[in-house]
Amino acid sequence: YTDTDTAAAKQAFAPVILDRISELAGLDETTRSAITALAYKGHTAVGPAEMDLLPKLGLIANYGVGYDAIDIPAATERGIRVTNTPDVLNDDVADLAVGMLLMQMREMEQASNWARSGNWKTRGEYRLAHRMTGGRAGIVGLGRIGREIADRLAAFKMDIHYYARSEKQTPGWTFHADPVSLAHAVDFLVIAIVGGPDTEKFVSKDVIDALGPRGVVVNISRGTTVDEAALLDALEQGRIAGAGLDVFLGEPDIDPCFYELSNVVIQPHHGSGTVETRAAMGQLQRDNIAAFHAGQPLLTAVN
Ligand code: 8YV
Repeated sequence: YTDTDTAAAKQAFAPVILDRISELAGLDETTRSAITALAYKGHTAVGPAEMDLLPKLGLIANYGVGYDAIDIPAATERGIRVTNTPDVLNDDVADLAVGMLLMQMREMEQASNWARSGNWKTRGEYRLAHRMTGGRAGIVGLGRIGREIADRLAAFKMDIHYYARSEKQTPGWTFHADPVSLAHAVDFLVIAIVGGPDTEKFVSKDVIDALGPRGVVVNISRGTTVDEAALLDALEQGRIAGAGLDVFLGEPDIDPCFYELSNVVIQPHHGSGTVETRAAMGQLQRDNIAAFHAGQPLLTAVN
């Protein structure tokens, strides 16, 4: 959290501030029994064990749209409500997705290093990169963030294809009921589906192979949504051209093989990481907690 978030939380509530969820177990029983709401930021699991440490817990207010770390059925079973922070982060996450694709296609990181290292002066112009505008884009998951990404890519004169559970009212965009068919049809595959057990390795080896040697994968959802071993193999063997990744399995302790690959743009899971968006996420999280304590309807309820 930012210092502003912590100060605002202290003003509105009487928070017990912990660095990690595992520290709950170290709290004395009186403190644990006084906790009614958990403002959660992070991606480590919050399951039955954590919930049962807090007998009066009535709300888990997640700082983030994706709540795959929280065991929703376990919360519901215990009468614990869960909220998230949708919408306020759509633009920033979509911006980062497009930015990573542009960085990858135009080799902006390598070109920047070329100039910074003095190569431009001593060895001449940087090599030619590839065009992004006018390519064919495939969005995996046309939810709120996916749609923002598609709108941006449409402005880059791209043909928009998408996979979703059902066809959407998006004239001119092509629906695919199957991700392999989507990958066959496009150059760029942008993953914007929710994480969690239902979408594990949804972007499978077959999907990656269908993209082909000029294809680029962009992931701003969760590391779990891709078969990461298959993605690494494809990148290492040049079976796809590159990737732009904001999310990884086991992050921040990511597979070091990624560091060796010059055809991958790596970002440290900061799609929503702007001062403006994080302030809005913090505010929405606190508003949900305040509504819960006031017995009012939750603003953005998950269960
Ligand atoms: C994180 C995110 O929540 O909204 C999401 O689902 O992944 C991010 O916004 C944020 O990085 C805090 O951990």
